[in-house]
Amino acid sequence: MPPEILPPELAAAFPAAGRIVAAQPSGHGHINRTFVLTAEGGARFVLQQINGRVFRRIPELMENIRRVTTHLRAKSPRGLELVPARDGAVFVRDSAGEAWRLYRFIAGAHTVDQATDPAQARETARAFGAFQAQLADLPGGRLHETIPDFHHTRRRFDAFAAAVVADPCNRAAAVRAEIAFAAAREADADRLLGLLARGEIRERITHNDTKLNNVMLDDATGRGVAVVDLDTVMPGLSLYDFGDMVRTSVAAAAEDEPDPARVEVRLPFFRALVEGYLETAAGLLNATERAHLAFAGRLLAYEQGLRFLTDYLQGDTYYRIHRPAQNLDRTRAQFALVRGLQTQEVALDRIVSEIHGSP
Ligand code: GN1
Ligand code: MG
Repeated sequence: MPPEILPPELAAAFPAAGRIVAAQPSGHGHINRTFVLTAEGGARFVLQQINGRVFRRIPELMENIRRVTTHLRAKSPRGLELVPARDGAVFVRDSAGEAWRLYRFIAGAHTVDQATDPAQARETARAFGAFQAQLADLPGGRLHETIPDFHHTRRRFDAFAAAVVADPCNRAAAVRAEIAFAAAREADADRLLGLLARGEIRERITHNDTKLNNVMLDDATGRGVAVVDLDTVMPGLSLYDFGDMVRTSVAAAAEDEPDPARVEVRLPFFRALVEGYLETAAGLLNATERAHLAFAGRLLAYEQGLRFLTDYLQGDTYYRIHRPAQNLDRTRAQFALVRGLQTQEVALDRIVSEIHGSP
């Protein structure tokens, strides 16, 4: 099946959407496939195929999303809303066994892949902070872990080390410098896990994929209006969410920028993230969490670099690629960001204390 063609049976799988007259591929995700559907009468919807190789437990994942969207929509009405399939199911399987779900289209809002103005970073952080705060009282017990150990940096490091040893595509020899860079920072992998184990920070419901483009911004006001891409909403650390925002908002270059020299740390964007995040999430965070906001950015860039490098060594089986060495470019860009964040550590910590006062 060519990736951009919608299986015809899908158009009829969600009767509540009415008769579908158009389907357009959409989005830039590395994992799922997304289409915008238009029904007779003009109503629009977002149809997604959930990648079953990455997400092994789709019923549990969709139960999380049903609970989370129901809870959030009671607090902010522009959030994501699932459209039921036949018999009220939250997703359907096509004849090939692939899982699909449908959301109502959020009109009058857009996403940005790269921040061009600190206001975009501020709004994104405000929205993710509000998301965590609004989910703090989610009823019904602990959410399912849709991908176990998703941000467990120790396990991510171990998977990377195993890929170096196995080297199934004979790529390790050509990436010695990147392997050495990763190995030299191994100790960082245990830092937040240590704080968690000692009870100094705690688990919460987090988004776990807080890329800039996972917040929709209002077309007219630029305000963050909805958090999207809820597949990895599960128990996690606030610092993972904040760190992933730093990773995707602070660098002045694309995630797969081939020239690492262009990956520069933009302090005003970091400041905007801290301001936005503390505006909505300050009440959740303890002093240890506040003291690690800058470190979290470096850690998440490091973790993401490890994941890209692991995938490159394993032959590009996880992240969708559009050119041969894209996962290597992605690795190098992440590691350049790690280096930049490390160089700026004092300045970043100073920004946090200026905004919040010393922890
Ligand atoms: C994947 O599919 P997408 O682009 O939203 C990945 C994230 C990575 C991100 C890197 C389930 O997210 O963890 O940070 O790529 N999602 C999963 O761009 O692995
Ligand atoms: Mg995602």
